[in-house]
Parts: sequence; structure tokens; C-alpha cells
Amino acid sequence: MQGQIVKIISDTHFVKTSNEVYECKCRGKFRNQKITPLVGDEVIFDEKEKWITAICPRKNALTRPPVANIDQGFLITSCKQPDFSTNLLDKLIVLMHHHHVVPILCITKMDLLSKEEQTEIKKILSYYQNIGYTVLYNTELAKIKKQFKDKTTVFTGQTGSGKSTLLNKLDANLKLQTGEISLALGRGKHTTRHVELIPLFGGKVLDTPGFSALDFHMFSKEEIKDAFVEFKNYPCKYQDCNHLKEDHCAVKDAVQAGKILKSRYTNYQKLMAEVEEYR
Ligand SMILES: Nc1nc2c(ncn2[C@@H]2O[C@H](COP(=O)(O)OP(=O)(O)OP(=O)(O)O)[C@@H](O)[C@H]2O)c(=O)[nH]1
Ligand SMILES: [Mg+2]
Ligand SMILES: [Zn+2]
Repeated sequence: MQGQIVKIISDTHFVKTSNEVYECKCRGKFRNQKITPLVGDEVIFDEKEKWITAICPRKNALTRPPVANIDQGFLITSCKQPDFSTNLLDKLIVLMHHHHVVPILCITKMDLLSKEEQTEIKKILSYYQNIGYTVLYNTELAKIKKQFKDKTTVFTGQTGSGKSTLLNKLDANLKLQTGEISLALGRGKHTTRHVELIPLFGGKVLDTPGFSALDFHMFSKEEIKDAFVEFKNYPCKYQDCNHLKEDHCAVKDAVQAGKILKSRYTNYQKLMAEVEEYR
């Protein structure tokens, strides 16, 4: 039989077919091949023995969070508790580009900001909109619901950013566990412990445990360059310009002229430096 893994708890894989969920184990064979089944994987399984026998070819596989076959990523980004960080946001965007997942910025906790702080963040977000990304606020439930149809969407973002809270708001029947943020940050504790695939509004959504820090050493310079999509609007004299130490760089000029958001460029510099250091 064929089904999709919707949850994994230790060595139990919950495999969903059109009408039932089977609790399957996994043979060592995959481990030898260095493939681990992930939530989102389509698998072939023996319904009698409850063994997963094969993993179907994947569209993509992410490691953080560990999920497969993803179309789009809701980057759940809080304005406060945890604090808004363009650095984290830009890293997540690079990660999504790397896996061919369409990033959608989803902003939470605007209500915790003063009017002035809100204006400041909205200015930054309108920049992201202008370079082509969809930006949604967690108060725009109707708009958010429309995004899910016929897609597999992963919710990702820092612990306490409000992933599970938003899902509960979208569908009150879900009753996902949510955490008290002051406690979560203090103890570095995650409220959501497992990745879970949930059918929602004509699509599939994956709630995932948040993270507290990220490292991105696996990227190449080319990948990072590609993920800063707006840089392509400023062709440099040299085609392979890294936009770092080069003279007459159109990207650096655009930063100077205020056409490229300063934080985008500094985050780019930091990522490129991390790659350099890692090599
Ligand atoms: N003021 C305010 N609080 C929010 C908002 N969204 C979520 N919260 C609160 O933030 C806390 C953490 O929310 P969760 O939904 O558990 O966060 P999470 O991203 O699922 O966290 P993990 O499961 O640990 O990754 C809870 O106390 C929520 O009530 C918001 O828009 N405004
Ligand atoms: Mg959660
Ligand atoms: Zn350049």
C-alpha cells in the first residue's frame, strides 16, 4: 500500500492512506542508504506487517525542520518575544531558495509593538514585498487560508514565534499545544515536539518545533547570491562579482543609494563571511 507519513514519534511512523492511519516501523535498510523517512514522505508499506518498504522519490527534503515534499514555507516571524530579526529572516529565505520552497513571510505579535515600532517594521516588510515576496500578518486569517489550497506548506520559525497559535486560530478544532513564551525562552524549551502534517483548507500544513539558532554552512556562495533576488536588478561590471571587495560594484552602489535595504546587504556580507570561514 502507499501512504504519506504524517507524524513520527521515536520509531513509530504514522502513515496515512485515503481512509486510515497505520502505525508502521522502518527497516534498517534505509539507514544503511542514509535515507531517513521524513514527515511528508510518500511511502510504500506492508499493511499486514506494518513495515515501510520503500520511500517514493521526493520533490525535496529539508533537514531543519526535517520534512519532505514541501511547496511553500510560512516563515513565522515575530516582532517581539522573540525579537524581530532581519538576519534570521534572510537566512530562512536562503534556506527556502536552497530547497526550492517558496517563502511566504508571516508576521506575528505586531500587537506587542508601539505605533512607532510598527511603522518601522512595516517599512522593512514593504521592502520584502517590493522584491517579490508575499507578506502576511497573522491577523489576516482569510488571506492566509487561501494560500494553502493544493499545496504542502511548512510552518517554520523560532520557538515561541506563534506557529501553533496561528494554526489554532485558523482551525479551532486543532487544539495544538502552545507555550508561554517567557518560560519557553528562559528554558530553551520547545512547545511543539513533533512535526505533524495536518490537512487544512484544501491543502496540507506542517506544524514543526521551532529552533533557537541556525547555522548555514552547507550553502555555497552562488546559492547565497542567488537567494538575494533583488541583487540581480543591478548588473555589475563583472558577471561573477561577489559584491564584496570588488570595485565599481552596482550592488554596493545600490546599497549606498538606498535602493537596496541596508540590512539585506549586511546580512549578505555575514553569510558570505560564514561560508568563507567554513571552507
Ligand atoms: N501578543 C501575541 N502573542 C502571541 C501571538 N502569537 C502567539 N502568541 C503567543 O506566543 C506564545 C508562543 O506561541 P506558540 O504558538 O506556542 O509558538 P510556536 O511557534 O508554536 O513555538 P514552538 O512550538 O516552541 O516552536 C504563546 O503564549 C502565544 O499565546 C500574537 O500575535 N500576539
Ligand atoms: Mg508550536
Ligand atoms: Zn557586484
